[in-house]
Order: sequence, then C-alpha cells, then structure tokens
Amino acid sequence: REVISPSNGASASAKPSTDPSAVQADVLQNLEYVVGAPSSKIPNGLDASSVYRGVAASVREHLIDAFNRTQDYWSEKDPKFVYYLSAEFLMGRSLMNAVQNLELTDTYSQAVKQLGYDLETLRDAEQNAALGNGGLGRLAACFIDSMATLNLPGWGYGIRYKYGMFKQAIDEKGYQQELPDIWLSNGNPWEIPRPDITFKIGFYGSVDNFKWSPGETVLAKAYDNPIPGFKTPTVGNLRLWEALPVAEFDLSAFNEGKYDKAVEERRKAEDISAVLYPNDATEYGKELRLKQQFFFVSASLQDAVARFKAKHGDNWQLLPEKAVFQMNDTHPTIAVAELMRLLIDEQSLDWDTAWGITQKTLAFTNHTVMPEALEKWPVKVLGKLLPRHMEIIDKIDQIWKDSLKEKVLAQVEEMHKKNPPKPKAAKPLKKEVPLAAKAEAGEPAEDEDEEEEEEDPVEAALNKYGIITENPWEKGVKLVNMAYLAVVGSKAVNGVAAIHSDIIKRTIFKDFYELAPHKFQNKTNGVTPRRWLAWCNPGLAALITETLGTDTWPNDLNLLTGLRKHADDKEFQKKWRAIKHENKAKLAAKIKARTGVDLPTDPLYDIQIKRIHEYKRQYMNILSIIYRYHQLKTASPEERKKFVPRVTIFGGKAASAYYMAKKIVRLINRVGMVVNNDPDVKDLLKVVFVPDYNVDWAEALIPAAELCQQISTAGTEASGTSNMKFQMNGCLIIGTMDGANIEIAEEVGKENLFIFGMDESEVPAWRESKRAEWKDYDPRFVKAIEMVRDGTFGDKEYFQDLADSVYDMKKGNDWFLVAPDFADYLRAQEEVDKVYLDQDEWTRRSILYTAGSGFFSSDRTIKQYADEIWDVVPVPVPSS
Ligand code: Z57
Repeated sequence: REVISPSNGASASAKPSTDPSAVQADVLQNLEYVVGAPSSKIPNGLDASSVYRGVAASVREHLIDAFNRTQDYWSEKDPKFVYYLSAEFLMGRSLMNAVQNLELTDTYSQAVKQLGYDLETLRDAEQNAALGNGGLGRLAACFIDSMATLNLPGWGYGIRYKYGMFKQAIDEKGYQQELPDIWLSNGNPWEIPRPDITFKIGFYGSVDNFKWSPGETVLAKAYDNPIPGFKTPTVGNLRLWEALPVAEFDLSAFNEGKYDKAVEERRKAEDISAVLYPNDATEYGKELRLKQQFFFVSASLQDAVARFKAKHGDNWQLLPEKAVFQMNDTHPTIAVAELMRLLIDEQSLDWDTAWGITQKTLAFTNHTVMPEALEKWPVKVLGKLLPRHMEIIDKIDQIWKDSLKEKVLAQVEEMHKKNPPKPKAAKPLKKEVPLAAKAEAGEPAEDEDEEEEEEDPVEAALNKYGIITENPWEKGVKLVNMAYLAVVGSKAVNGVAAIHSDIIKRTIFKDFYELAPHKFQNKTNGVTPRRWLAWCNPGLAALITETLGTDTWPNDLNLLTGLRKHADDKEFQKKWRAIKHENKAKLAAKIKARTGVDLPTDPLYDIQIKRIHEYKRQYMNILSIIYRYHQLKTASPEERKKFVPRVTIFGGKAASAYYMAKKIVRLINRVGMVVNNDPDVKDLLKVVFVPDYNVDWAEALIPAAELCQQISTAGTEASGTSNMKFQMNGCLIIGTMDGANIEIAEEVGKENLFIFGMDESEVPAWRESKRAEWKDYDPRFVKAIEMVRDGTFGDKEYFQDLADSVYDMKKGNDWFLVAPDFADYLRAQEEVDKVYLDQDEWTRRSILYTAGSGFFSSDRTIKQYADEIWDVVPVPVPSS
C-alpha cells in the first residue's frame, strides 16, 4: 500500500491555488476552520478583523508552501548562509506586502470583493508589527526583504517581543502619553510557532576552572516568519525567539505550597522577551536589556552552530565558509564572546583556533557616533550576568592591548623625544589579573591606586584604547566598550553612509582603523522600493511603469533614470503633479479621521517624521514655523496674499525618559492648537502632529510629501533612511550636508536640494571655541524664542528651559547648533517658497529626485554586503 507523504506528490495535500474562485473557497474554508466563524455568518455578518484573519490564513498557505520549498532547497544545496542578528525588526503590516510580493493582488481583491469586502478595508484590520524603534529596526526589515528578493540564503534573527514600540497618544494639553502595544491580541497569522525548536540560555552562576555553571536557565522558543521576495519563488525567514521557563512550574515548590514562587519563576523568564526598549540612539544601561541581548544572540548562535554541526560534524575550520553573522549595531555584539564560548567550552577547540574562526565569521555595522548610544556595560553588571563571557572578554582585551603595545610605545617614545619626561622612565606593563577572576575572588574590580600617581603614559594610552576601560566620569568603575569588542572580533566593520564611514575612521575607531585599515568599509543604507514606492504609491508606480514601458523597475531600480528625459515635458509634469495631489487628498482624509484637523490640499505639504531628538532638530523646524506665524500675524491683508500656503506635518515618538524631546512634542502640539484656530491665518499655515507615527503612517505620509526636512546637525545623523523613501516618491529635500543627504545630492544634483547650515568639518571648532564668543543671534531667532517664552502657546513655565537650551549659554550649550544654523535655514526656506511658486520647476525637480533614487534601493546595499563582506551568493529556488 502507498504511504501518504508530501514527497510522493500525488497524495500530498493540494498546493494552494491561484485561481480567484478557488482562492475564494479557500478564504471561506479558513474563515470556518481557522477563525472559527459560524457558517451562518459567512460571508456576511463578520467584522473586518475576522475576515482579515481568514484572508491572512489563506495567504499564509501560499507563503508556507514557497517557504518550505525554499528552505528545503537551501538545506539540500548547503550554500554559505548569512545570519542577520538584530534586536529590532520594524516590519509594519504584512497582508498587502505578502499579497503584492506573491503577485496575488488581483486574485485576492476579486475573491474578497465577491464576499462583499474590499482588500483596502481589511488591510486596516491588521496590527502593525512594531518590533523596532526607528531607522535601525526598519533597515533590518528592508534588508530581509531584499535578501529574499535577491535569492540570498540567509535568515534574520531577533526577539519576539510580546509588546512592541509603545503607542503614542497626545492628550488635550499636547503632551505625549505612552500606551502598551498589545500587538498580539488578535493572534499573529504570519508566524509559525516551532515548539520543537528550543535552546537553553544560561545566566549568572559561577565559573570554575573555565567551566560555567549558570545560576538561572531559560528556554528560547523559535517562531518563524516567512519573508516573501518579489518576482521570485524565494521566501526567506525571520526567526524570532520567545523566552519561556525551562519547566512550566517548579513542582517541588508548588507542592510545598509556594505557589507564588513557582509562578514567579515563570514570570522572570517571560520578562526577557516581554518588551522592546523604547530608546532610539539613546542610553540603555539596564541589566534586563543585556539579558535580552544575550538571550537572542545565544539562541541564534546555538541554532546556527547546531545546523552546521549536523552537516559538517567537527570540521570547524569550515564554519567561516558556511556562515557569517552580521551584527546590527552594538546590541548583538556579545556574540563575539558567545561564539568563542560555544567553540571552546562546548566544542573543545583551543583559544587560538576559536579566535581565528570567530574573527572570520562575524561582521559589525555601526549606526551612530552619538556617545550615549555606544553601549558600554559595567564590568560588574556583565561579570555578574555572564561570568564566563566576562572572562573571555578579559582575555580578548589583554591580547588586544598586547598587540597595541608596540604602537603605543613608539608613540610615547616619539612624545618623549619632543618633550623629555621627568627622570622616571616608563615602567614595563604589569601582567594583568583577569578582572572576572578578581571579581570572583571577592575583590572589587578596580585597579590599585599606585598607578594613579605614576601616570604611566603607556598605561594611560592603553586604557584609552582598551575594550575594558575606566569610566571617565566615575573613577574606579570599569566598563566594557561593546563597539570596541565588536571591531576586534569582526572581519569587517562598516558605517551606513559615506560620510559616516569616514567619520568613524577618524573619530570613534581611529586607532582600530590605523591598526587594521582593511577591515573598514562603507555600505550606504537603502530601502526596499517594493514597500516604499511600488506598494505605497500605486498611482506613481503605474505612471512609472507606463512611462518606462516595463514593470521590472522595482527589482532594478536604476531603470528609474529613464524618467530623466521626461523631467521637462509639460504633459508628463501635469500627470506627475496630479498623482501627488491625489496622494495629498488621501492623506488629508486620513488626518481628518485621526485628528479632526481639516487640511486644504493645495498648499505645500512639508513633512518631518522621525524619532524626536535634539540632534534631528525638530525644534529648529518648529521655531521657523513660529516665526512664520509671527510674520503672518503682523502682515497686512495685502502682504498676506504673498505668503506661500504651507501645511507642516510632524510625526515621531520621544523616548519616555527623554526630557527635552517630550517638551519638543508638546511645543509642536501647542503651536498647532494656536495656529490652526487663528482666523488671521486661515489656510496659509497649518501645523499638524500625527499621533502614534509608525510604518503605517509613513506609507501614507511619504507619497503625499512635497518637501521633507532632513535637518540634523552635520555629523550627527549616520545616514537617515526616510530621506531615501521621500526621494523615491518625488519629494524635495531641505537639509544639511549630513548622512545620506550628501549622496542623494550627488545623485540628484546638489542645486536641486535646499541645502543649508554648517558642514561637518566646521562643527568641532564651533563647539570648542567659536561658540563661546558668538553673540550674533538672528533677530528672527530671538523673536521665535521670545514667543516660546512669553506664553503665546501656553505652558509658559514649562517651556522656559526648552528656550534656555539653545539660547542661554549658562543653562544650555546649544550642542546641536540650532541658533547658528537658524538664519541659513530661513534662507533655505525662502528659497523653497520661491521655487514652489514655479510649479513646473518644482515638478521638474520632483521627477529628477525619483529618477535619481535607484542607488538607494536596499537591493543595491544588500548586494554590496553579499559581495564585499558576506561572500554569499544567490541560490535561486527553481519554480515548482
Ligand atoms: C537607530 O535607529 C539608529 C542608530 C542607532 O545607533 C540606534 Br541605537 C538606532 C539609526 C541612525 O540614527 C540613522 O541615521 C540610520 O539611518 C539608521 O540607524 C539605520 O542605519
């Protein structure tokens, strides 16, 4: 008799069909058996959320089918794999993306329509998967989209947070409120739970003769999330880990009547994957955060190592040819120590062999030079939570310092030649005792004081370059510099835009660069043109396809250069403008529904959407709006007619503990309340703050934007990625020469952007010396600050220190140069108004932006990672 198994084809369950009536039947079946809707209510009588779940369950079948084919094929071929380690994946919604990438949009639209629903309404029933803060998390989401589209064997690895990015509400005073993001309340149809794939993760405990006995152990359970590519049968994987107790309950505790203790254990384990830390490029420092990081890194490395071992046994030298781990910022960098531990303690390799393999298998991306975002863990904290790892890091640090000694000695000698020291000669380096060992022996993790008096220049220099360094602000407190650990443990280190990759070589990693220049690379960020142009802007996408005569451009974005020759064509410009206007109207309707604010659709739509941060200078933007409001108020009716009407839109969340950022949110909202209700202003100026800015909002805002604000202080924004999304959608940029703005200017022509402000080379000197003497405040800046102070927008007391932060040198030092850049910012704004009056010129530029955006496809970025760092090649899955 025949055994029924998937491999003998005929008897396996039918493949999902792409015929609309079969799809409709499948949706009905899923509504009944997955959603559990009573047949009497199908198809009518169901709410949108239920129908969404039925449709999603049906789409999921297509995903799983292609997912299994892809993963089986890759498993059989055994190519080199890239593992993208990231604490954040900001995916947004999946339904429309899946349907579009699978090219089933028409099929599902029809099927759903016949049931009396429309796909657009169902789309809104989906919760946003917000397992990320901002740019870094969304970049990871774009990257896995491109990996699948390019058929690159690889997985994303991260954390399945139970609560994602907090929801933001704005109260009646304009103040930000944080609410929990209960994104799993209706279930998650896109994930595949894998109760059979679990790993044990240890914490605390002690080390005895290099053997670690954890004091606490939790379980990591896998959830796979299929990631469809576009115009390929490849479906990649995002594997997220959930933390669970090893045993459901401690039965002995339970039996002894300690019920609450048994439950407590469970909660402690689940806490690890409970909530995303809501900080974007600002301080962390919490032990639970380090626990999260080690939790997902250890599970991911154990998983990949097990997969390797199943194929290649103990042939560990082959590991770098079969696997590469890309560390997304410092959050996963404990991977350096964990891979060493797995190879040495679990697989019995010697130190040198393990270190050689580790250094060939890891790669590191830096995303910021802001000191508060460069993670440094106190040795005390790390040594307690991960004692064995602390020991390993300690040894890595010693070896690293030894390799530096020669260079440092030469430097000191050089110095002495120029500037002879007092009689005492530099003493030789002491042999260091491992800090973790000291900690274990109960000694404080500090060094003896004698060093202090001697001030040995060699020691001092080595301390500065060390992975383990003394906290400059807290004597005696030792810190592990995670970025340094990552640089030393990686084969490649990259920044995320040309200027940023250049800055890190000159500043934060200078000494590392000089010792190993070959490691340092640039990989300018990119964004997926599927979600960020083709799917979110169907009107423009259709015009592009019609104009280029092909629909392959989303996979070959340089084809957009073909639009350049139409930039001056008046007929084409008209069509281009009509689409923008349509998108503005759609956005206005959404804003009306969500905030109650009525927006005219003819004014210039000016948008700044990003995390609220002093360095991103939303404050400068709102100050310029305040000044514009003042001008309008003091103008005669005749003069008013000359103003170019503007709608200014802001969106973004402030980290819950970021004092100034929260004040900025409140100021923007307060200005909106006054300006939008002032009859003198009418439709000449509107100020809107969209609450709870997220991926979904971005998909509505970006296609409607005509001007976007990319106005960070030069040298602070590593890259920026919304700038690229806006550019693709034909939105002009007012901005500084910072991050990827510089490369956008190269592609579009600098004269087509509104560039202003100091550039990166001028900033250090300004901060160090020039600032102190400068008193040249622009009177328009002074006026705007005065209006913040004098209660024009209410909350008089509350806004005083916000005003001080950029104006009163005794109270704030205007670190981000709001005051000195303000006049040139206003000059650029005047230029914006002037060009907007010439709609043909504006539209010409808009077309050139889109035409020049090909370089910023994340497909290009990922191809460069694959070629220049990962050494991973496409393995396309044959279509079934
Ligand atoms: C984050 O979103 C970024 C950097 C960080 O170190 C952290 Br933590 C979070 C951002 C940068 O600020 C952006 O400039 C950059 O475009 C983005 O990462 C992606 O590289």
